[in-house]
Amino acid sequence: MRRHVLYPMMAAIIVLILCATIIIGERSGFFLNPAKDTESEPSDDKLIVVGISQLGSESVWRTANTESIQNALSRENGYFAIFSNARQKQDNQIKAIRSFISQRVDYIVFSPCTEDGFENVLAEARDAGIPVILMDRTVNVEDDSLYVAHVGSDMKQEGIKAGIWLEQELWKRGRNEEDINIVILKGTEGSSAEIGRSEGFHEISKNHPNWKILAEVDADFTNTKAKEEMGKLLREFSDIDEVISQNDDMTFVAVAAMRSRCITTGIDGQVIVVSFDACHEALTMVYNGTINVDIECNPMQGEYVSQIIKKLENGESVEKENSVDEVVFTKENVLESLDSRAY
Ligand code: GZL
Repeated sequence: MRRHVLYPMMAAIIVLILCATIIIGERSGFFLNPAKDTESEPSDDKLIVVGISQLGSESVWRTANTESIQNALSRENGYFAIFSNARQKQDNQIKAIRSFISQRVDYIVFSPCTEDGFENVLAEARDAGIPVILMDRTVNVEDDSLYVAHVGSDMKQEGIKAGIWLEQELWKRGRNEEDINIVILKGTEGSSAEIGRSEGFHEISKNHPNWKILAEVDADFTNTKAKEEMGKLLREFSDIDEVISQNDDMTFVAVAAMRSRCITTGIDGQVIVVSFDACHEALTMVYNGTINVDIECNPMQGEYVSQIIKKLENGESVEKENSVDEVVFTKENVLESLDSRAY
């Protein structure tokens, strides 16, 4: 082969080999700049060690809440997080908190499955000098020094919002004097979410003797339990006018159970459906009219928790109660939020 052909070919092959080597090296991190790499990550002894006791993974909402706290308390943000999923068992949460105490973490972040039964373990954490931040749900304790702050929603207000929406809806439909048969799918019995939403709704319903609450059942915020309970309610009552479902996961199965019995729901349906949480899938059902209203409960609480920890690290005071912003979604306002939804 002539040299004026061979040499350019050889040069082209060498260039190709070099390019391939650089690309592979970059992708494998082989060429990482050690100086740059250590600068971006805090050294281990500077990390804030946080024990996170999450109550479970029972709902879409909970998954978003877990992602939010794990993203906020990341190593890049200066944390070493120890995460525990209690699978909705109080004993598991108590064990996890005791484990965090024995590991002498700097902080404990805790979403209590129920309001009662945590005084002793919280006193142990306080006596060990470990600040506890409640995330999402709250605890029912005499001594509020057992936790330094709570980040979450005003659950009772959420229940009141549901009641006020129903008052307005029945008035619009000219049904404010009519007997309205209501069933309520409640969340985990004794949780601050269930207690607050129930109390809030009753605060409004007690003003309407024509609102007949046929049954309130514990469906534990899960679709499994809600399917079982809704089936029982549909077998027992043939004239339900409204379902109040205390989270979207229960709403999904309640709507499906009614549909399977040719009962329509939502704006043009036989049964009015009120849901809580406002996850993306439920908001699409609000948009298409299958669910009448969804009372938002915002799970994106991680950043709020991180800001509280950073303030405490700087010796600053923090608010005891830190509520997250929330909206009541109906067909009229849901579209503007659908695409930007984080969960
Ligand atoms: C509310 C939260 C509830 C959600 C459910 O703050 O505790 O628990 O509404 C979740 O989806 O299971």
